[in-house]
Amino acid sequence: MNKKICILGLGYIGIPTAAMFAKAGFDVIGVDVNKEVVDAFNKGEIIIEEPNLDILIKQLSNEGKLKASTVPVEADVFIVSVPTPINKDKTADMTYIESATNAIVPFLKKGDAVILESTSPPQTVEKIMLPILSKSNLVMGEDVYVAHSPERVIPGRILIELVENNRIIGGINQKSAEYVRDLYKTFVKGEIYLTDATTAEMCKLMENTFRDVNIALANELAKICEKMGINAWDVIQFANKHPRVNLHQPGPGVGGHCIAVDPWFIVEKTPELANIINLARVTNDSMPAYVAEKVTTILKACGGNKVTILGVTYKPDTDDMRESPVVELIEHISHHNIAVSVYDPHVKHFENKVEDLYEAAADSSLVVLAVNHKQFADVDFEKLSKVMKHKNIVDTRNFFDSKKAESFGFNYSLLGKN
Ligand code: SAJ
Repeated sequence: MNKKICILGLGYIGIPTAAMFAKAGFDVIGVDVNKEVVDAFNKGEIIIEEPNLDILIKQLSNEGKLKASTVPVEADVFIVSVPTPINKDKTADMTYIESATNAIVPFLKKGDAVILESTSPPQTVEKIMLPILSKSNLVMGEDVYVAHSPERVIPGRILIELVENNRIIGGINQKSAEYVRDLYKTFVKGEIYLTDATTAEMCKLMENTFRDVNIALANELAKICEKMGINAWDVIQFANKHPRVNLHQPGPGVGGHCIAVDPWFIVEKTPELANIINLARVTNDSMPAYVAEKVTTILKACGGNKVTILGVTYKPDTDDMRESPVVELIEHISHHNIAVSVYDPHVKHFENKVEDLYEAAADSSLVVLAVNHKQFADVDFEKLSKVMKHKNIVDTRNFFDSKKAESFGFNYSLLGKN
């Protein structure tokens, strides 16, 4: 295909999407307001960690199939994949989408397509993008195809899931949806389902809301089980033997730029109706403070004043810190005048980060397993027991071998059990 694609926003989604289209034979230009990102991209380098993505970008860049610029260029297809952050009042910050859409207008011509990839509140395409795009004096849906094609990939598996996952494409009319479907068909192997733009926006938000509500249910279960002296992880394991039950897992909170954010976009639109959705968010947001409370109670009991946190990312086996609940957990603990040391093999820079796990745990009275990174499966409890001042563990992920820890004299406390 000879078409030229301009992708606005070279982040976690823009970069791999650019790579997929370039690999499929399109001429791709990535646009970002950050000059550092653009310069790196033009050298075939990226500043995010995602398996195999760096190799692919280098290769496509060497072949001259990928370029970057700080301003848009004339193209046949414009893809908006800029952030939709959340404001302090939990409403969506639409400024990036607005400015990216405005930046496209001078380059639009008959026959072009504009695609929103970013996860956005319902009606973003209809009520925010269309009025801006119409300033071009072209007729949207006739002269220019417009659609929402939300990504559904999970960090850590982006390159696989971009190809294999099913996709929903919501057009402002059938013609737009079909045109955009044909573009994505060049690399998507999953099914592609067509609908209208606002339905596609709501689908994307509800997928993440479904997960958030289920995680909240698991976190509530953890609190209830602790109160009643039951092991929540046993309840989850056995209840999930039912063919139609899939209880999720408790933890120190929900992070990432998706699940902890997207449900608020629904609450913003219909606050009087989104009761369960709102409560799920509040429940999951309560977890860092809940775990901090456990930490302070244990330290008070043993008279210690140092805690070691294992893992600060928002989920295992990644360097991604976006909205990590562990950062909030550390803040809560620090407010109690407790010293905190951190060990995370994936993260390069973090306050009080120590390069060695056992050095981080030296003189500590409690180790909190906050993220279940693979590396933590090999913790040497004997070595750990020798460097610590008091032998306490809080496992928020049901990840450590409790029997093994206890055999080395640890007081092992599991979130959702005691
Ligand atoms: N978590 C729990 N308990 C669980 C599952 C997850 O506490 O049982 C926590 C994790 O520790 C993490 C957070 O939830 O802090 C979110 O992690 P995740 O792995 O569930 O999801 P994300 O945020 O990395 O990616 C999600 C995915 N959405 C769904 O699975 C419905 C992905 O497919 C989306 O593309 C992505 O959001 C996005 O971009 O919207």
